[in-house]
Amino acid sequence: MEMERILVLGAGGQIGTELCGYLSDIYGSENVVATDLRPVKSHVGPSEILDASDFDALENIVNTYQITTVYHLVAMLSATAEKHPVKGWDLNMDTLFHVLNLAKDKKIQKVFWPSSIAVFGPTTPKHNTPQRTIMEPTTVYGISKSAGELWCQYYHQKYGVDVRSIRYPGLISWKGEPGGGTTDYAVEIFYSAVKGEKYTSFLDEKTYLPMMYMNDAIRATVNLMRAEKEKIHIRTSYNLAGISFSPKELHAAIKTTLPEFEVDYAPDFRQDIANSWPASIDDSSAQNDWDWKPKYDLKTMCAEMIEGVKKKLNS
Ligand code: AKB
Repeated sequence: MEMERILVLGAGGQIGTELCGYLSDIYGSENVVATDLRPVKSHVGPSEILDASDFDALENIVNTYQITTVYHLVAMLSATAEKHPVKGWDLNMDTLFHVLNLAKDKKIQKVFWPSSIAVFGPTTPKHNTPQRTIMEPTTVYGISKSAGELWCQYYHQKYGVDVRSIRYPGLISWKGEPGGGTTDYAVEIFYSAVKGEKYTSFLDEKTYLPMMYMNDAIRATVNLMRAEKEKIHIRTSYNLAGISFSPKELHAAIKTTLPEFEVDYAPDFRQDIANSWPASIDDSSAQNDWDWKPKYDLKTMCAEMIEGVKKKLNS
């Protein structure tokens, strides 16, 4: 077993719920400390209540558990941050600076910080969006992620901080639920389908977005963090591609298992956000630098989601 002492911030969220278990299998659950604003019941190892915007409380946990690595998963996502722009900016930036400063002062050795496809904007090439391209995000969340990427690179170049990052597409999972994102429809839809209810999509039927099943996202995250330092050539954030589809295509894919399932469309303010984002992503840098390859396609993702949501609703 490798010796790392890991702190997961935002461990009760959509990613953290699954990441803690995956990390526990590699490093031992006693070496994974799960923190969030509320108790993290899904984790069998140590768990603490922590507001990551409180630097002293964060530093105290880092010292107490002799943390070497932080996975910083705290963020206000795109849809919520549009409603609370200042709060969104403050939370997303303050917590990042806290963690980067702990790494700069050598209190921790390694940081994972998630970026997002939200760093791109309406002027970005929409299809097969390259790693390096025009980035003029039009959402608060996108602006915070874009600035955060540059700060990560700055701390790496100036202070040697080993910070690594992925631009996550929309993440699809059943163990943990998303909250406040524009891509959340692709999770909600499965709950309606399994319950036998009609689903009203808040994005129109033709909105293509880059998405990924959580198992792939977790594997990518941990592979990036375990890759040799010399392989990491990008210190802003890596593009990562999984599956691109529209609500209409997702509906059709679910109907192959649940043929009665109905969807209608009532686009709201999230449509504008989705329209500003890419439809598909070129992740050749991640493939070349640290051998990234997704395993799930639309069919295998739908099969696992339907089974997973059924299991969750019946438990
Ligand atoms: C969101 O929709 O805000 C997130 C994201 C793409 O980063 N899922």
